[in-house]
Amino acid sequence: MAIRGDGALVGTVAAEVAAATAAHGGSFSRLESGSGVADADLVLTIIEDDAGPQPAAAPAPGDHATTDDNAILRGGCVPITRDGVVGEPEAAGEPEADESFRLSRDDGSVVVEAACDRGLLYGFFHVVRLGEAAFSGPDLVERHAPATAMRMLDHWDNVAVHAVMGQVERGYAGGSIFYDDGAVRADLSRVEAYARLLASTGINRVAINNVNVHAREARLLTDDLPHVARIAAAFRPWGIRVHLSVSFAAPMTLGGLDTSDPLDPAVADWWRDAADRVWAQIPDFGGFVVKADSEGQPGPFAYGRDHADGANMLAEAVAPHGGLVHWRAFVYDHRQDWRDRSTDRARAAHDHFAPLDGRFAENVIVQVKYGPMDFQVREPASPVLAAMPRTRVALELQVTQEYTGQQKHAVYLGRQWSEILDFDFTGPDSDGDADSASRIPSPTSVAGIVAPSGGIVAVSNVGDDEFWTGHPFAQANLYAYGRLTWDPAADAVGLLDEWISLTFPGAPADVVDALHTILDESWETYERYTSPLGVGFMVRPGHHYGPDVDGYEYTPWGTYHFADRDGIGVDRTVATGTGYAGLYPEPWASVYESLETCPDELLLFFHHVPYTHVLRSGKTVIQHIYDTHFEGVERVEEFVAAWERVLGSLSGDAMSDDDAARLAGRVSERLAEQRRSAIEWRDQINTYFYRKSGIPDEQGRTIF
Ligand code: GCV
Repeated sequence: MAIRGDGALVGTVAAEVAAATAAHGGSFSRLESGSGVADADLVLTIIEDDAGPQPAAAPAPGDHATTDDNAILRGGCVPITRDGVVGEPEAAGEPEADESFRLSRDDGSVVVEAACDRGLLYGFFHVVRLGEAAFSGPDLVERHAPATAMRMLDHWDNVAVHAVMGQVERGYAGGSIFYDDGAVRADLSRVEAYARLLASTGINRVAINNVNVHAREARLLTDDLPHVARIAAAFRPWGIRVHLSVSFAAPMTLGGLDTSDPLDPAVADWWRDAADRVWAQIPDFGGFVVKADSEGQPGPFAYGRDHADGANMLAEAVAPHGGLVHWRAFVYDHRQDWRDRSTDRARAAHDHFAPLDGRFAENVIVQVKYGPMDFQVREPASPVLAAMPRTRVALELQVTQEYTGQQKHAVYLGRQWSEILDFDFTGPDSDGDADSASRIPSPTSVAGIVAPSGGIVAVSNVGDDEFWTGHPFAQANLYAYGRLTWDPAADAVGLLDEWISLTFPGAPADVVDALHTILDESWETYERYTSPLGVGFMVRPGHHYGPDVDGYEYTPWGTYHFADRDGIGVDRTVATGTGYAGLYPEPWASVYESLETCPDELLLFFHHVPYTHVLRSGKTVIQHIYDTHFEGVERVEEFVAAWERVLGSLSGDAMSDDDAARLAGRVSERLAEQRRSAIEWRDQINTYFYRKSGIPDEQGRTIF
C-alpha cells in the first residue's frame, strides 16, 4: 500500500494503514509529494498541484495528525463537484473543504484520489468497507461525494449529573463519553475511538452537550474552554468539527448583564467576545446550537423579540469565524390547557417559523425535527421542512431510541429515516427530478431540500457502555445514520448488511439470517405493539418507556389521542379540526384532509374516527388495533427464537468465546425485556380499547 500527499488527515490515513499492515501483514510506504505513484495494490493519493514535493515523515501506528494543523480543515482545497468537476462548493455560507474522492480499479489494483485530505480519509474508509471486494471485479472509475456537507450528531450529555435526566438526557447507554463527575473527562481515549468510528460512517460535526443547557454546562463556553479544546483535538484528526449548545441567557448567567435581549448592543458585544474567545482556542470550532423558548429554555420571547432576532444576533457574533448557529425549531407551548381544543402542538413549529422565512442570516441553520411532534415511531414529515425555501433548514432525527424502545428493544430505524428522507412534498407518486443513477435526491424530497441547505442532524445514542449503545444492535442505527447522511438514497436494509458484515466479519450464514430476521422489520414491529395508526405517545410520562395510554391525556404537553367510547384520533383537518393538514403543499394537504386518501398508518394523526371506521386495508380500526398488537408480540417471539437458534454459532474466527458470551448475554437479556414489554403494551392497549369500545376481538383472543 502507498500513500502520497500532505494535510493533517493524510497523517491519520497513513497511521491507519501502518497499523493495519503491522497487524495483518503487507507493506506500506508513505510517498513524498511530487513523487511518482508507486506500483501497489492500494494507492491513496492527494491530487497534486504545482506546489512541488514536500517532505513527509512516515507515521508510527496509532500516530495521528497534530492538533495545530487546522488549515486543511478550514477549506482551501480545490473543490470538486459531485461529478468530479472543479467548481464552487454546493453549500451556502462558509466554503467546506472538499470531501469527495475518486476510486479506480485497474486489473485488481485500486487508486483512491482526492483533492483534500478529508476526501482521502473517506476514500480510505470506503475501501475498508468494501474489503476484498474493492480489489476484485471489472476495472472501474467511480466518483464519490457526500450528498450534504452538514452531517452532524448532537449529544444530549450533561457535564453534571442532572437530578431528573441523569448524565445523558434520553441516554440509554450508560454515562457520557465526554463528562464524568461534573467535569470533562481527563482521559479522552474513548472520544478518540468514537471520532474514528464516526468518521468511518461519514459524520463530520458533533455538538458535545445537551441542548437543555443547565448552569454547569453553560460554563463550557467560558471556564471550560481548554477542555472543550481537548475534545476538539480528539475529533480533529478525523475531520470532525465540534459545536457547543449554548444558553440564550448566558450574557446574564455568565456575563452578569441584566438582560439577554438580542437587540441590546451590550448583549451582542458579549456574544461577540465569547465567540472570539472560543475561536481563539479552537480555530476550527463549528458553532453554537440553541434551544430557545422551548420547554423552559430561555429565548428572545422574553424581550418581545422573535427567533430570527435571536438567531441573527448570534450569527453575527460567529460569522467572522465562519461559524454556524443551529437554531432549533422545536418550539411549542408545553403549558397547554388540555381543555383547549384549538391549540395543536403539531402546528407550533410551523406557526412560529414559517412566517420568518427569509429573515435568517446565511449562517443560521433552522434545525427541524422530522415530524411535527416529537420523535414518535410514526409521524408525517414536518411541513416546516418545505415551508422555508429562503432559509437553511436541517432535518433532525433521533438515533437515541427515546420513544422507540430505549435501546432495550431491538429497533432498527434505518427504514424510518429512509422513508422520511424520501418523502416528496410534491406528492405520493412523484419522483420529482430524482436522478437515480447518480443517487442525487429529488430536490422536492426531504433529502433534496436539506442536503444543499442545512444538512442532517441527529441525537446520538452512544455512552460509556461496553457495547457503546446499550443494546449491541443499536450500533446499527448509529452506523446507518452516518451512512444515510452521506448518501440519503442508500438502501436501509443494504446498510444493515454492511453493518452486519463489518461488525460480525465472517459470521456464518445462520447468524446473518438471524440478524436480518430480528432487525429488518423491527421498526414496523415496534409500531405494531405500541401506539396505533400514527396517534403517538401513550408512553409513561417522564421517562417515556412502556405503555400508559392516558399518561399524557390530561397533561399540559399537548400530546393527546382523544379516545372515548365511540372513537379515537386527532382531528387535524382544515374542515373541522385544527387545520394542520392544510400546512402541507398540495397534493398532500388534500391527501391528508380526506378520510378516503389519508394513509392508514397516519389515520389517527389526522382524523378522529369511530372504532368501526374501515381502513384502506379493509379492517376496522378496532380490529386493526387488536391484530397488530397480537402480531407485534408474535414477531418479537420470532426474534427471541431466531437469536436462540444461533447462540452456538457466534464465536469463530472474528469473535472470541468470551466476546461471544458477553454479546449473547446482553442481547438475550434485552430480547427478554423486549418480549416482556411488548406483551405489556399489547395487553394494555387491547384491554384499554376493548373496555372503551365494548367491541370484542373477531378472533376471540385473550383481552383482559
Ligand atoms: C433535550 C423531547 C425530550 C427532551 C428533549 C426535547 C428536545 O421533549 O423528551 O428530553 O430535550 O425533546 O428535543 O429538546
